[in-house]
Amino acid sequence: MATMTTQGPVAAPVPGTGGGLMRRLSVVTGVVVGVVLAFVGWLVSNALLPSPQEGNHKTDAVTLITLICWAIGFLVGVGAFVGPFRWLLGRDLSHEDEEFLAGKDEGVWRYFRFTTDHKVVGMQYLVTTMALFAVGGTLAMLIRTNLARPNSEIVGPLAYNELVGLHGIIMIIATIIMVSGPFGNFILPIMIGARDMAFPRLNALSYWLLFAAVPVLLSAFFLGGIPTGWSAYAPLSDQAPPGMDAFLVTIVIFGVSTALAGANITTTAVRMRARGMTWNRTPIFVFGVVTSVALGLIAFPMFMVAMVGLAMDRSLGANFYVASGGGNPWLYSNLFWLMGHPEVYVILLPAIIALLEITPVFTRKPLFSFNGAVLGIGGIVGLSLFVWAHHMYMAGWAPPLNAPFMVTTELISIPTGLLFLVLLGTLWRGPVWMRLPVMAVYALLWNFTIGGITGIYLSDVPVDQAMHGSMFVTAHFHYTLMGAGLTGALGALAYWFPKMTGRMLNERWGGIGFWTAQLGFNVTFLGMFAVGLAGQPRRVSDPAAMFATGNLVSTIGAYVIGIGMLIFLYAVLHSWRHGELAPANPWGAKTLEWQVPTPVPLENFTVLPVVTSDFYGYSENGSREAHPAAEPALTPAGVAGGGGSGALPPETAAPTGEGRD
Ligand code: HEM
Ligand SMILES: [Cu+2]
Repeated sequence: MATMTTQGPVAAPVPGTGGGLMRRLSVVTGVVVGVVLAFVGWLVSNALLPSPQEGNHKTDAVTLITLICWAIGFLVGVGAFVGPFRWLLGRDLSHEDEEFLAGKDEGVWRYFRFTTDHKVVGMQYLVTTMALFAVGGTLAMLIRTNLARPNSEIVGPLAYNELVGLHGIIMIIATIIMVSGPFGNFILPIMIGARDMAFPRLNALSYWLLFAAVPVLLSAFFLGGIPTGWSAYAPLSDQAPPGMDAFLVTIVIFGVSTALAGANITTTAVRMRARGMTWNRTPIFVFGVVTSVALGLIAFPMFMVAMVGLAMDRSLGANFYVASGGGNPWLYSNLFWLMGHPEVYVILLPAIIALLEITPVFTRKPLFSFNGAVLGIGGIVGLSLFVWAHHMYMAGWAPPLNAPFMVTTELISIPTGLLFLVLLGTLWRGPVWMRLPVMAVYALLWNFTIGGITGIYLSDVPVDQAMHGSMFVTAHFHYTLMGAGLTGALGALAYWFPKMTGRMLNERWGGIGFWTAQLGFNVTFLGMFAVGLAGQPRRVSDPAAMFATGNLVSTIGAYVIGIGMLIFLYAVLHSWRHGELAPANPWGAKTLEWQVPTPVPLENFTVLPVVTSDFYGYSENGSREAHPAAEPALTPAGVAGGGGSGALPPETAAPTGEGRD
């Protein structure tokens, strides 16, 4: 379509010349090649593998091969291997090819390609996260609907457990990526004054791996589901239907994806910070994301290894976890929880720390003890690796270790409390500029207090003896993962929305949706605490009639969450298209991502910034700085927010393009 440009008579921007074959590749070719290769894999493995001698090993092997073929085919088709292949042939990508890869002048198609620009990858993660929450949330509504009344039998016991398991894993994946994916990719490189990630192609690969994993996971619906719940405990998972194969392939692909993302983000933050950005001048959000992904780098391979063992048990007749063959199910539980507990902090750290980043902006005060926050983060990361067996108190694996694990678990409340104190100290005596992003802080403080304190109870061995496997546990971890984690992520979305979309989020509808969901959330899970305390077990489709009232309350709450989230979603989607245009720095914040224009240009900075102070100097002269709302007008990028940011352009301008890798 012809549009007027300032470049003269030429109707549309001249497309670059690079790209070659890559111009023809996109998610469409990815799906086509993936499906074809999966079909070939299915045909060949069916024909060549010996027919099953005992059990259904063949079905599992065929399923595994088919799904792996899909993933490889998809990556080939989307163009993930063009770069390495060209390199092998000795015809490395040209500068024009790299520009094409970065999405230059490609319009909306860059979101559907193997695009390396970190901002594109961030948006891809954002949309994917929202889609995952939509599916996982729908499953949650089904679960709650089934539990609304005794004997409702909307779904049977087996289908119920499949719902619970898929809801669990979809939500876990969504919460793992919900902050580090969208904001770790879009915002973090700009925040540290870099032009892109350290390894842009690996960045695109980590996203498209995740994308390839999603249909694999959803295929579990049609392969008998995961009736074991998302924890896939052996030996139950050894006996589960082929849905379990889909589950384990998902975990392995997702594990590779997070490993690439983790290595990439860590390298970027360690090596590519702007000149002058020493660690104590690095925005706290960077600490949150980096420690989270670095912790994931340690934790997730445990899960991958556990899943490879499971795959071998299921398809090759190995006996990692099968006691009758000399294996040991405790091996599985240990590997699972060596991942599982650190993973809680992989989810929570970036979400909470995003709010630590936001609070100073809305109180116009420095962070209350930056060093305290860093210490808290460090303490959590360190301790989180030594608490896993609190999930195994009742397993009988190592009773003498119960007490030490109880101690480490209770110790972790100290660094967590430190983060709490920093948040509270920053809010202390306001006045707080009450905008949507900072409201998430209040919601988080309330929810996380409940989630944290019930966690201390559960870490206590005698209490856990009674509460283990009950809805009390379910309510506890929803208070942490959803009440703290998702709440923090929503705050982050409200905060960075103007930079990412160029438009302001409608705070009226956003706020109504947010608080409705918070209210519903507390009703749902307080109800669940009640039935849990009274003894209702988790993963049971038809709980006894004595729990009816609590369950009804919980289900009503769940519908309120659903309504709230739909309103919030409406605010997001509507603002994205029609919202008020955002100035470059609507909050008057000092970090670097707000000092570049919106929309952020390719490669972010024409001149790389030099940092001369930290980014929280809001009230250096003793007097509190005014909120930007109180100022007459916002100046565009560069000087908004009064007192200036901690970054100055260097006296000698670096030549454009320098620093690009
Ligand atoms: C960020 C949001 C959420 C996360 C991370 C999350 C995570 C999980 C996980 C890991 C499980 C355990 C699955 C298993 O036992 O295998 C679970 C179960 C469950 N979730 Fe969620 N969930 C979220 C949101 C919700 C919402 C909004 C609701 C209610 C509307 C909900 C209701 C339930 C219920 C009822 C169960 C299972 C109860 C049972 O064991 O029978 N969840 N969730
Ligand atoms: Cu734990």
